[in-house]
Amino acid sequence: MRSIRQKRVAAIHDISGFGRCSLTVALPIISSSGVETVVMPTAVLSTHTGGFTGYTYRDLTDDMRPVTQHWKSLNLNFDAIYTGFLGSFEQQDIVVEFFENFKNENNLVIVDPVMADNGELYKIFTPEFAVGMRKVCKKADIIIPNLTEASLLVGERYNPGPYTEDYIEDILRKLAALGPDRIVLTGVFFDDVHLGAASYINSTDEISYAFSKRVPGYFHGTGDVFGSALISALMNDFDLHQATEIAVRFTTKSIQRTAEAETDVRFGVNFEQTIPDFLKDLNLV
Ligand code: PXL
Repeated sequence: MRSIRQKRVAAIHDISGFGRCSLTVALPIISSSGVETVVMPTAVLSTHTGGFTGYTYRDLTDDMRPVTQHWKSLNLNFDAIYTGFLGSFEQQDIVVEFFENFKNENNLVIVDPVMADNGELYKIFTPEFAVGMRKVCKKADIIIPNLTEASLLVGERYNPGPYTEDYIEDILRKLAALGPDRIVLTGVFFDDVHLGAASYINSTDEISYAFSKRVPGYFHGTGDVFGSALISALMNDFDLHQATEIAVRFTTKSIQRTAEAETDVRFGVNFEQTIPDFLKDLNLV
């Protein structure tokens, strides 16, 4: 029997109105898995910043401390805190304060250090931002970087792959040395046919891999689809390695559907129509 008490996650990301990513992905996915999803928007944009020009950007930094204090005054508890896109150094400090306010021995702080992909920082970020992200990751129980973000976090030159197990395991151990016990590293591949993620638990030194067939091309917002699916699975009592497999399957199926439809890759992936399969994978239906 699943417990009667419903789990609750706080998701701290931007809202990009168009171009599925961040909160427009996290909220529907995590909610669909039966988990209450509380949101703190870090900014409101007309679109995400990847490949669009002329987007609006309303920064919400000044609201983040008052929101934290209000939730504190309500004695809210979270089973997980999930952070993604942060727009500034100050927002990095504010989420660390948020963790200090809401972290307890039973919940999980999960940080996606959103800042780069394909060997490049997103245009709006500087290398110093990457250094600041280390202190956010230090406070996390689980971090979910892609390989570009991982190389920035450990201060190594980006390696475009294919990778070897030795290389991946060395990076995982270096990431754990920053503080978090558990790492889920995305964008891992040892050959041209498969693509997936590695999950690592430092305290038990366990490493596991989850792969599926690579769909050629670059698809926007997939890191957020992956992270949201991972958290949904963890909140539904799957272990880290199982949750990684579920998240790889969900992300790949969503990408496949998008590739088949030949949708503009900036629009994000069709995760919506993958939700029924996802709920079966989670044993919820
Ligand atoms: O999916 C990552 C992401 C989230 N939010 C915004 C972004 C990006 C990536 O470019 O621009 C605003």
